[in-house]
Amino acid sequence: MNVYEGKNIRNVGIVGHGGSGKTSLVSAILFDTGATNRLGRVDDGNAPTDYDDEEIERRITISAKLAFCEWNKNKINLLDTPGFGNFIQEARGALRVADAAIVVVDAVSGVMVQTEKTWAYAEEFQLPRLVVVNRMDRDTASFERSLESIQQTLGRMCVPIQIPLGEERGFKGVVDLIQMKAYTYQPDASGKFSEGAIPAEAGSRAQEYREKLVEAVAESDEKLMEKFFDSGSLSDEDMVTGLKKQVMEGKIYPVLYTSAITNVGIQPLLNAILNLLPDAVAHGTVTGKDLQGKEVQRKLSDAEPFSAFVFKTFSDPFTGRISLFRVYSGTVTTELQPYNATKGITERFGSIVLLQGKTQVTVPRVHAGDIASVAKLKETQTGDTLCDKAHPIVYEGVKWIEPVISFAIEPKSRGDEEKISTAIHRLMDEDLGLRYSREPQTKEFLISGQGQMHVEIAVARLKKRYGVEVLLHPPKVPYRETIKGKADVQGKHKKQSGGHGQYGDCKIRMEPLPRGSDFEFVNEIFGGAIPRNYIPAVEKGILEARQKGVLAGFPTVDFRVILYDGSYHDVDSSEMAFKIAGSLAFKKAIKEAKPILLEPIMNVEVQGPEEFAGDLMGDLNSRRGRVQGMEVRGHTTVIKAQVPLAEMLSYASDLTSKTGARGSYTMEFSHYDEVPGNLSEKVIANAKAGRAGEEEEEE
Ligand SMILES: Nc1nc2c(ncn2[C@@H]2O[C@H](COP(=O)(O)OP(=O)(O)OP(=O)(O)O)[C@@H](O)[C@H]2O)c(=O)[nH]1
Ligand SMILES: [Mg+2]
Repeated sequence: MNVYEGKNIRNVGIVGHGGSGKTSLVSAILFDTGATNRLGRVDDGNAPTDYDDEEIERRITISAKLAFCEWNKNKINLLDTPGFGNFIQEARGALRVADAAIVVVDAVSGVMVQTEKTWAYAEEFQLPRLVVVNRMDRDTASFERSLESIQQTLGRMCVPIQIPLGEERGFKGVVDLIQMKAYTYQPDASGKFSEGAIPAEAGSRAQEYREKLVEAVAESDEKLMEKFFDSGSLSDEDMVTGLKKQVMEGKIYPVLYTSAITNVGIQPLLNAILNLLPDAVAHGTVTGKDLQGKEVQRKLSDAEPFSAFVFKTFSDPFTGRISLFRVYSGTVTTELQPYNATKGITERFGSIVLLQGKTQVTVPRVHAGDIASVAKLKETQTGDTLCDKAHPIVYEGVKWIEPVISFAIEPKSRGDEEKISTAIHRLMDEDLGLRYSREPQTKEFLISGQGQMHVEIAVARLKKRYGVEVLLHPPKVPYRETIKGKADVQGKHKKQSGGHGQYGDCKIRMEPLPRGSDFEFVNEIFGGAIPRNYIPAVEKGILEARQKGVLAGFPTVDFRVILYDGSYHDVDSSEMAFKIAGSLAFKKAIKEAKPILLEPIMNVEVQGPEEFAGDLMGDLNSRRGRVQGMEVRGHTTVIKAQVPLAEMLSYASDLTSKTGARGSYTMEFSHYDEVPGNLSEKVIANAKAGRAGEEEEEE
């Protein structure tokens, strides 16, 4: 394996909607460049970048993968990313370290929800882009319709630099509009092609789109514009340099055409990557912070002190932890003892490894700009910066992703709770969207993720990788109780049994407080009706009693208790007796003060293709949701609503089936609100039934 310098490396992130053929494209690229000796197929479970058990089983990419190829004395690092909504953040993570994006669009369905999302990520990192229209060989694939969809949603500066030769089953090659040459492929998926003159049937369309391309290049550059007006065209040289400059500046996004399955159009795509996209050091510098938090710049150069960003971690019970990093400055060798500037610890490097999917290729060193991996770093996690200890720098980390769905998780065999926790924490190492927590109120353990499939995959991995079997249930809704009215009661605890008696007596008033105020205790005892040392006992009795509300056993919140009178007994009074008196007073007062149930209301944001807007609104309404706004972004409708959590437990799977997996949503807690009367009875009955069951079990 050759070692490449940054100026001969391209780092491209391959992104786009699920099923557009990203993994298949990578597979074809690897085959056509001789990196692999067979054309791996997703459907056969042997695509180099879909190697994980769950990926093979489900035929989708779940986490970002690295592969690379050598082409015309350069190295191209390919980051294959998922397009399925649950895992789309992986695409963002990959683009974070890429220098350019290849946005793959399905020739049949055009731009879709996740295409736009990944386009926005590329925008966020200001990456130059190529748009690749793949699956040109499929029935109803269309050059014109896909281009219209692309230009409408992604912008008019998406300009074809090729036209396809044939469509659907007849797709056999492309016409390069810069050289005005045809690439015609053999129909055997070998990737072999011949270069030649443009066939007559494609001539006029090639001319038409060549002119559009020339205009687009001239339009975004004043000098070229002048030349264009003078001569009515541009020289080939001006075309190439002008196009390259404008691609780099994000003014033009070239559109190309491929079929990954019939292996057509790959080499012209590779040429475009080399000729039009920036090399790994073209950006010149990168900005980070020093240990004092001051901004510092590093040159993207071998001559600078070492620095690298860890953008991905894989962990597996056999090989342990593998950290993928992008080198920004310096040269990496095994002698290096990198300093983790994020965590303030020194790590040790074993062999430096390039990843070809799961295949590892050991290299003696890597240069600034390259992407590589190392095994068994002790404490380094995704988002950390590794650098030369004498020249510390920290690059901006990565965000944890807020989960949108939770399930209660319990081990199949009792006593496996420890094992679950350890195993889930391992999974979280490589998966920033997964969470594990204990709901303090319902006491359930929760596993939370980006969608139902995400959580199911985590569960499958728990079993396969760590041998822990679990059950998933929808989580319990953390209801609360409160009061609407006021009360004034006495709580008296008096017992005369044998020797020592018990005596505690308190009078309290109870009143509601605004939502979110929880609990307040006011002592208004003057003149020693209750001795001072017993007053905290009364409060303690109430605090304990409020944990199990009188309606359905949920915690009682948002009320004030005023202790204003009571009595005591010189011998029989004790802290315990006053605690019991407090708790009796609480229970009595609540019943008098019109208790009600509260439920959590969530802020929900749903996205889906615009044709589903009506359905999605109707569905939210039927879930007692209050729609607060609707907005159209491209072909995507975004609806904001407040919906009770109780109605959202099955939303993830309902949304998937309603929209054919094209919808997605996020959800976060907003506030507590009263449960409507008719439902309240149901909740109370269920809670009581549930508790009766529990008690029976315990007996
Ligand atoms: N006919 C045809 N089928 C294709 C082409 N590219 C991919 N496919 C098929 O489309 C399906 C999805 O392909 P993938 O390569 O897994 O797509 P992806 O974009 O990686 O999907 P995710 O990883 O889930 O985002 C598979 O069944 C492929 O065989 C193509 O050019 N032509
Ligand atoms: Mg894939």
